[in-house]
Amino acid sequence: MLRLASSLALILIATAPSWAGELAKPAAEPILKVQGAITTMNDGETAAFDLSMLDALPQHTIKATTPWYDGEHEFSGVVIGDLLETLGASGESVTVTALNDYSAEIPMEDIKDYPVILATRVDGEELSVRDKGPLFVIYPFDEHPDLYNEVIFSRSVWQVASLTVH
Ligand SMILES: Nc1nc2c(c(=O)[nH]1)N[C@H]1C(S)=C(S)[C@@H](COP(=O)(O)O)O[C@H]1N2
Ligand SMILES: [Mo]
Repeated sequence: MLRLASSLALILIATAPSWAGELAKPAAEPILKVQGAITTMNDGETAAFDLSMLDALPQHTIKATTPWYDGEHEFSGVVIGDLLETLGASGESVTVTALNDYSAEIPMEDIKDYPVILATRVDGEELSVRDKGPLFVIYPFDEHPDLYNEVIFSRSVWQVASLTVH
């Protein structure tokens, strides 16, 4: 019995990092860097993700009509709130910065109130940089028509490269 208990203890010690919030390093080219008020990193002060790491997180689909595409489309990707929870993030807002250095501030309220996603795909197809990829902030415009306004459009950053939590 003592032996069983000590081998169990060893197993727990050996597997500890996987539940202590360790983040593997990206195997492919990172497409997203998260920094600021986070507790889980994999590259200095940064948490870097390649596409397959983002795909490994819970996925969410938003069917929505947006100013950027004709008609209704299915956007899928990672819920920003889930991503931030994985990283032990805390703060008042998230600065979202794009490849072209455009940036916008998303209040943490939005992330708590709505399943805002970092879309990796539209209608099942990967978003190319040419088509506002690799990551596009999408709000659930159809379920919440009140979101369909200029303020939220300005937070709908496309070609997202990084998030800073503060
Ligand atoms: N990467 C990136 N995302 C961006 C912007 C930008 O300039 N670059 N402009 C924002 C603003 S202020 C608005 S109103 C909408 C405008 O999108 P549109 O120019 O395609 O109409 O996108 C938002 N997302
Ligand atoms: Mo705008």
